[in-house]
Amino acid sequence: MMNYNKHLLGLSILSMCFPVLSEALPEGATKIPSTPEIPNRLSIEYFSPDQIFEFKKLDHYSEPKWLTDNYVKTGKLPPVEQRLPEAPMVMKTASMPDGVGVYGGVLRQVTGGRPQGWNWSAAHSQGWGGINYIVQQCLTRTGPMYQLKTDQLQVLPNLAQSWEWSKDGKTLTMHLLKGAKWSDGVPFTSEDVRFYWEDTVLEPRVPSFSSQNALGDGAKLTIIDEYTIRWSFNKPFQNQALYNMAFMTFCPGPAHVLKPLHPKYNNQATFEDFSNALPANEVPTVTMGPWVPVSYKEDQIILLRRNPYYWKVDEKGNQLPYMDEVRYKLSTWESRTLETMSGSADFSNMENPPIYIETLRKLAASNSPTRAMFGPRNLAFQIQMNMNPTLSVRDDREAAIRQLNRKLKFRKAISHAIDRKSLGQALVKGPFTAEYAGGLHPETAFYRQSDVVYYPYNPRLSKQYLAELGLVDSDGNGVVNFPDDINHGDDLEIVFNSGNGTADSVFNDNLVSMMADIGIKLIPRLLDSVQGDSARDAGDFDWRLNRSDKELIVPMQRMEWLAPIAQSGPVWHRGTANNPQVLQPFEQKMVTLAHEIFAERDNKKQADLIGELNHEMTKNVYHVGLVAYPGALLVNKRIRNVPNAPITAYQWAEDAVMRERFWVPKQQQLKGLKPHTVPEYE
Ligand code: BQZ
Repeated sequence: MMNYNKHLLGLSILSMCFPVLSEALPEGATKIPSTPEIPNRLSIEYFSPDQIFEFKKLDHYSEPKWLTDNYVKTGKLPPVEQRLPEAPMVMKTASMPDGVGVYGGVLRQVTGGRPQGWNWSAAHSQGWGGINYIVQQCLTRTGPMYQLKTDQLQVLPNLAQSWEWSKDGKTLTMHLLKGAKWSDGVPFTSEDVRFYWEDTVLEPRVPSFSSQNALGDGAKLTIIDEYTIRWSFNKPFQNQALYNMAFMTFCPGPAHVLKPLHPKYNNQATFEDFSNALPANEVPTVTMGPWVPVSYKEDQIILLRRNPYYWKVDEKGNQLPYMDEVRYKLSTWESRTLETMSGSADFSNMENPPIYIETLRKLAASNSPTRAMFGPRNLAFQIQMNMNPTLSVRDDREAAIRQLNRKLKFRKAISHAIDRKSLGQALVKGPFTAEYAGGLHPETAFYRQSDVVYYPYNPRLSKQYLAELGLVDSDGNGVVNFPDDINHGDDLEIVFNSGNGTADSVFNDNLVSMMADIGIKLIPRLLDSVQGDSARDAGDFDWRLNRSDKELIVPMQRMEWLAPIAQSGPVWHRGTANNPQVLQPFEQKMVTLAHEIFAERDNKKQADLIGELNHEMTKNVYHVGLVAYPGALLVNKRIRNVPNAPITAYQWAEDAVMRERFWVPKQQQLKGLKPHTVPEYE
């Protein structure tokens, strides 16, 4: 049997023979070249799910001594055994790299994002970089799945501690963790789940990270009792449901806090008020996570302290987390890596190729404070060309661009205009980058070279295609013109949304000149992280530069990136009630394939269907692949219980490594900014 997870991490060469597609390649297309493996890649230790955690009542529980002294003895908090669920989640010693830990210390993190607020039920981000992963706890968990043995691969429980499918596969009954409490002591129950689903996901006036069909075809929820819920679907075995109940699509917010702010329960409130509720400066916020944001200073810091109601313990009964404080410096993504290299921060996904050489040099020093784990080429960049004919369209030019983006010949012309080898070397010299045709990332589980159709560098063919589309330089200024009856025959100018980091500027410089070579004027529009995300979510772009990660590694969990199964995606063909998606025949075909993939229970057949989907995606240049590249996880050597992990697989490393188990030996612990305190609510 193939080791699914090994392949996910790109650690071995596929030994099975897959059917080679017999269909002839389209004009100009080739097979994608293979690339040499990255040397010294990380090795992963594999476990069964019950070696990672189990739900179990223990005889005895404990907590940091200061917590008992300052809060329990003074009557501010009930004793620890009353704060924990009936049977808490027990994190097992077997899978801890350094075993049971000691309490105390500070984890110093950095993010390039900024918190929009704490109302994630209304699609607020808390600033990425792993803060979202702390405050949003979900029914299931996928991050640590990268460590599961192949034959025991399953979506992991979290706030839903177990579930079962009915015989006909059309209903899924889930049991919630009994007696778990929010950080303010209020019980977590099925009412939190119901409110999240009915009043935020299904409520069209509330923006949401999720949608009904993304969860499973025709998903409906019934509340059985306080701790039991039941899903029913139109189609059997909607396996993607369990993936989509993990981060970031099924993490209920606190109903007791949110209901009074929601118009259905409060006739003074509006939907706009609700969406803007819980701004970033309203702390402490209420969460099920291991740490709770207790202070926020704009563009400076988010400080988090341990949650005294957290529902996990180790095998000795010590309530988790071990570390008392987490600090998030609000800075840039690049400084996250540079600070972690120099030892002033503890954790970074190294993902910005232009700084790789410098960080490698620093890592080589014998006194480097940082441990680095190199992964496979599981990150990639692509150009997303907006295919919704009307969404956020303001003028004739934008409307004309959308029509062009919808033409396969145009997308092929763009793909043939890109010299990916030069682009890769401009990003970082050496063996890191690989030519990428779009679709699933190379060196990951479901990727098969034989599925991919590649339209490589061939500017002559690009120009021919543009001419065939009627795009010729009629005024002799070097830029092709629209035909006279479209957009006033103006020059073909395309606005290109990107971020403002160094990788973005490398892409901008190179793509501007590659497009100029075929007569297209590319105009970069530099946006910060928050602006970029909101332009993306509003469908407000001609083209945008995108850095993809987990969504193009494990298709089951973000199928809308591969096929438009719901209005919510893909990002480049999003639809709304007023500006719906207008699907083309190849997109319809991809939607059909996606539904076959969901329902297929045989692993091998499912892998073949995914291969077929990837074939359609690349053959139709659904997005324009640029380069694929590896990342590395950097962690300060002071931190214990850090397993080897790729920076992204099922989720980002921040979820995969289980920070609630991190600990630091006493003599190496840093002093907290708010020592010996837990969040206090009015
Ligand atoms: C990792 C991640 C954790 C989002 C974000 C950010 C947003 C996107 C994407 C990554 C950041 C880090 O990625 O780059 O290394 O820490 O946060 O959530 O790029 O702007 O919207 O999809 O995951």
